[in-house]
This record gives sequence, C-alpha cells and structure tokens, in this order.
Amino acid sequence: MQFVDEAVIEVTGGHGGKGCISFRREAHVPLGGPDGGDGGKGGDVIAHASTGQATLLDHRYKRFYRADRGEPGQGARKHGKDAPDIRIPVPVGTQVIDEATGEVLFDLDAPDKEAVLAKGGRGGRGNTHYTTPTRQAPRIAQPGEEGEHRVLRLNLKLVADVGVIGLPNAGKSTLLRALTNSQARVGDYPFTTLVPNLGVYRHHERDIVLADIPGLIEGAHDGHGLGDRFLKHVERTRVLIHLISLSPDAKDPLEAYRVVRAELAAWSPELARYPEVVVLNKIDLVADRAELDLWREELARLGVSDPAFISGLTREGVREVMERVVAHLDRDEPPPEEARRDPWSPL
Ligand SMILES: Nc1nc2c(ncn2[C@@H]2O[C@H](COP(=O)(O)OP(=O)(O)OP(=O)(O)O)[C@@H](O)[C@H]2O)c(=O)[nH]1
Ligand SMILES: [Mg+2]
Repeated sequence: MQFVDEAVIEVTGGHGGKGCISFRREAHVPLGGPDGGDGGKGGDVIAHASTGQATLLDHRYKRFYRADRGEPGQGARKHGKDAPDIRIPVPVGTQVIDEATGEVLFDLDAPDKEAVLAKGGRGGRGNTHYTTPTRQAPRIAQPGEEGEHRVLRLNLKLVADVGVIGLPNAGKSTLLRALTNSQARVGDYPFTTLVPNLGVYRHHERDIVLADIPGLIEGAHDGHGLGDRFLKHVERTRVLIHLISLSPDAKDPLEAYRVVRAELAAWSPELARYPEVVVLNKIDLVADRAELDLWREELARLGVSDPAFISGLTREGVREVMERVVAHLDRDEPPPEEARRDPWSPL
C-alpha cells in the first residue's frame, strides 16, 4: 500500500434549510396568521481518528467534502429536518492545518478523537418570527446560512512509543520483524524502507508500538533522502532505538552514530533530547567478541554509556533492548512533544 502522509482537502458544511413562508388556512379565515416553520441545520463535516486508516491515501483522490443542506421549513410551524453530519475517517495522528495560515487547528492524536472541520449553516427562520403589531402577514423568511468552507491540509504524524532510527542498512526493519508482528521488507541494499512501518511489541499484556523509520542520511534534516518527511514521525515517539551496524561493510560505527545524532539535533534540539537506547547490531558478523569492548569504550568517550549489542538476524540480545526501552517509557515522563507544548496554545 502506498503511504501518503499529506493531503489537501476542501470541506463545506451543509447550507441551512430555508425558512418557510406560509399562512394558516382555516375554513372561515381566508388568510390566517403566519405559520411557516424554520429550516433545518446543514450538516457538519467532521474528521474522525480511526484505527482502520493507515494513511491519507483516500483523501488524495477525494478532495472535496460537502455535507447536505438542512430541509426547508414547512407550513403548520413544522421545522425542516437537520441534515446529517458527515464523518471522514483519518488515521490516528493526523493534524489538521489551515492551508492559508499554516496554523495547526486540530491534532487527532488518539483513536476516536473528532474535530468539526466545517460547521453546517443554521436553518433560516420561518415567517412566524416576523409578525409585528403593524405586520400581521409577513411575507418574509430567512434563507438559511451558508455552511463554513475551509481549505485544510492534513498532515499525518505517526504516533508510536518507540522510533527505530539509524543509517540505511543498519538493520532497522530486521529488528522490527524480530520484535513485532511487522512484515516490513528487508533488503541488503540501502533505502529498502521508503515509508515508516509500525509494529506492536507485546510486553506483559501491554502493547508497545514501534515505528521503523526509513534510513537517515547526512543532510536528512534538510530533506536529503526525504529525511524531513521521516524526522517528523520520529517527533511523535517517546524513546529512540538508535541502531548502528557493526558489519565490516558498513560505515565506521562511531561515524554512523555521529551522523544520525547530528541530523536529530539539526532537526530540533528537543528531538536530540529524547531518551535513546544505542544498539550495535549485527554482532553475528563480529568474529572476535573482544572487539565489542573496544566499541563500548569508544562510545563511552562520546558520552554513550552502556550500549546494547545484538543481532537482529539471530535475535541475540533483542529482548534486552526492549527491557531498556520499557524502563525509559516507565519513567513516566510526559511524552516529549507534550512537555514542550505551549500550555496556552489551544492544542
Ligand atoms: N548478519 C546480519 N545481517 C543483518 C542483521 N540485521 C540486518 N541484517 C541485514 O542487513 C541488511 C539490511 O537490513 P534491513 O533490516 O533492511 O535494514 P534497514 O535499516 O531497515 O535498511 P533501510 O530500510 O534501507 O534503511 C539486510 O540484508 C539484512 O538481512 C544482523 O543482525 N546480522
Ligand atoms: Mg528498512
């Protein structure tokens, strides 16, 4: 399936139903008093965060959403029926942004959250409202208000507990497959993963969502290798697994570590402060295990204490990585994104 994480849509609330001009008819009165009912309200257009939606692909092809008109009022003071609201399902993690101003209007970051994107217009008032002492037979009624109209950008930022990051080919997708139900594709070439994959790790009755982020390269924060598209997803995680390959074919591990850290910091200083579990992968390719101690010392010099050593392929050490991750999650800090939100912003 194609992963689409941005779409622009136009939404219009339903027009309010017309108010009615009508007069009572009675046997002996040729023209009775006014009895035109009010029109019904137009439908709202509502976004609904649905776990059944993985991407914004549907909204690429259906750009316009318009709710129905309210029904017109009728004689005998009968109100027109309100039009039904329409609910458009979006993936959990979708932000709704005003296309003109760039302002984030809503953040549908939990299942079943809803947001009214465009309100339906109020129904017009029927002529019963317009009698005055001097005007006993008003021939006026309101037409009903127009529905709101907005052009909105939908921006999907995945929400996961853990982000698996690293250079291309580090073994991120392999690790996701080792830990979760994910069927993420694995390849012996860089950029196998072009869109983030999610997987669920079960830890004693508890579901922990991992996101396998496509490989980051130097300049990612600036858009190289689509890095900016991927880094925004990393923001919505709480703990990072920073994976580094120990394969002899790979970049020097210390250099690999440095490159990815620099990209995180360049993207945002907050992201650079997320808790990180540094994991050296592919130890099955390291013939002399004494070499691992060397890497441990070298990393300590960079301020990385206690990296983990694993093989995503043989699964050696992968459970221990998750124990460390869970310990970070359990420290019960608020998610970093929330922590840095302006308390006065409407979000
Ligand atoms: N020997 C060995 N090979 C591994 C290990 N983990 C991954 N690989 C191999 O490394 C290659 C890249 O693995 P992926 O899991 O696709 O790497 P990735 O980090 O997801 O790569 P991108 O999606 O391109 O960023 C594949 O050929 C894997 O089989 C490991 O622990 N040991
Ligand atoms: Mg991959």
